[in-house]
Amino acid sequence: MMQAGSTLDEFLEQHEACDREDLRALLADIAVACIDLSDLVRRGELAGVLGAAGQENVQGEEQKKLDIIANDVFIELTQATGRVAGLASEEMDNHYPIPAQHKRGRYLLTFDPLDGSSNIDVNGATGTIFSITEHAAETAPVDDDFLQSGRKQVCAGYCLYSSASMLVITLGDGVAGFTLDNKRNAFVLTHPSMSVPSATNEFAINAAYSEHWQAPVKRYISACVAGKNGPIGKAFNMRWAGSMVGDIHRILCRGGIFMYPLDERMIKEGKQGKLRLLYEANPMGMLIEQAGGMAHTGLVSILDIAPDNLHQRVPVLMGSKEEVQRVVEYHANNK
Ligand code: AHM
Ligand code: MG
Repeated sequence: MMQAGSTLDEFLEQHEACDREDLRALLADIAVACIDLSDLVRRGELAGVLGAAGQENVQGEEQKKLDIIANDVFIELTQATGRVAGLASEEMDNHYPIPAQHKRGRYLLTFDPLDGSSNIDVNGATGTIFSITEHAAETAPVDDDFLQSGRKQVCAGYCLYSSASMLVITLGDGVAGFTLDNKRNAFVLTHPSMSVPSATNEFAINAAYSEHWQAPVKRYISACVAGKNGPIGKAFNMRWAGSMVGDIHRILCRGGIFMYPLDERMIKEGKQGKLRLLYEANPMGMLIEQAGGMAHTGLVSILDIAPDNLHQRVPVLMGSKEEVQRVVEYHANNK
């Protein structure tokens, strides 16, 4: 394990799981994009980045200015490097092909440019989530090439924009966290081995939707709030950051369970969840599993899902093993 204090570049140079020059370079490009975004987020109104963009994305969600700016920053900093074969994001209807004048690389970069959009205007925690897979063919990728299961990710990570900005990554052999040192403009290793404790007494769910929850989730949250005298036999605490990056970061620091389940309202609308498999659930699922936690829909392991479309949504339960396992059992008993 590397010593705290190394820069991201030094870490990648010495990291066995990152022996490819083009992967190291792509991660360095991503880091630069995250530093640019961190700067814009910090300057907020001063940078003119707050507020709505006045248009919707392919999923019918209102886009914020920063959603679009963040998407553009990622495209600008990666498309001409010869390291990516194509990009896909929550904010684009289809994948973004690398323009013909640029060389294509071997990686597919899939990302949620600005997670927690509703927090932008209130100076709350936001983030960027990314996933890297390989494109084996010489030909330019099509949308279907991005539909790879989470197990095929070669790297996943996020950058949290909060009181400090932190880049957290996995290359398939554990999870490392880097804090942005604004004085050096570099990410510095501060959390060499992040791990999720298997036991927890903290849950994260948007409880405003409880009337729509299905029976297993209702039963589980009732058991949590029943505290010491309830069926789980311990008192719980609740947190909800409004940003998956904020919630998952807390869980990687001190444990917990994060839930964005399927509910009856979504079923009526023909949706299979809120969070997106390729941009949110898969990368966060890889990080959580690599830190010793568990990532599930209630019925299947998130990383085992074979995606069927770019913007596919899935129910998400992830975090400390004991609690995720408990909710999965409640689903198996279906009550
Ligand atoms: P976004 O990517 O459009 O910001 O949406 C995803 C976010 C997650 O970060 C967060 O956990 C969730 O949506 C919050 O949803 P809600 O407003 O329903 O609580
Ligand atoms: Mg998101």
